[in-house]
Amino acid sequence: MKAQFGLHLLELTQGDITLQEVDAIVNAANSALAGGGGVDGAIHRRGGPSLMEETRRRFPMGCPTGDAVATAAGKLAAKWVFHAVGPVWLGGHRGEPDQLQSAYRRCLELARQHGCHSVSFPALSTGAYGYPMDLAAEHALHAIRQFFLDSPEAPALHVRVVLFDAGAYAAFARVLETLLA
Ligand code: AR6
Repeated sequence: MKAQFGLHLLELTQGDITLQEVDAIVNAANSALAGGGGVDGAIHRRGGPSLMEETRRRFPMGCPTGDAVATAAGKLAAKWVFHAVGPVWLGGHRGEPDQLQSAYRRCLELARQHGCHSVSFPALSTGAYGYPMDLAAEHALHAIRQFFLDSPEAPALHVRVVLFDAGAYAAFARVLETLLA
């Protein structure tokens, strides 16, 4: 499913984030940037040890929740990996929506700063961090759309959200339909 916002394109697809041929892929990291399972494990496995070497060297203090840092992408097809730290879901009243939106926005700012034309996101926080998929879809797509509306100028950005399974895809598609209605 695709939606155009001025110059910018938002696409939803089902698949594996590590296989995306885009300028940057987003990692669902933790604030220690210590590696882990899920997307994080898959990105480090496929990207090789240079990713962890670079995060340890350049970001020894890690990265706060709601923020993101960029490294080169090692053996991945992308040029960059943006290591984004989404919130752990604690019921929704501890600032999780703002933190999740901030994590998306920071990655989009990094995409701009690094001259990216295309960036792929996983559904941040919806695995080990327990964020309910429907709410994550709402907050993620709201953040992306707001970034597009706030930066209508060129260069055009192609944002692809890569959902791992059909349920996640359906949740994001439902929200995107309501945004377009
Ligand atoms: N491609 C796309 N999506 C994927 C893939 C993949 N290869 N693998 C899993 N997903 P998670 P989080 C989906 O747990 O919730 C790690 O240990 C998955 O189905 O990767 O932000 C980190 O080190 C889910 O919908 O990230 C952190 O400690 C979504 O990606 C912590 O987990 C995110 O799941 C971060 O947890």
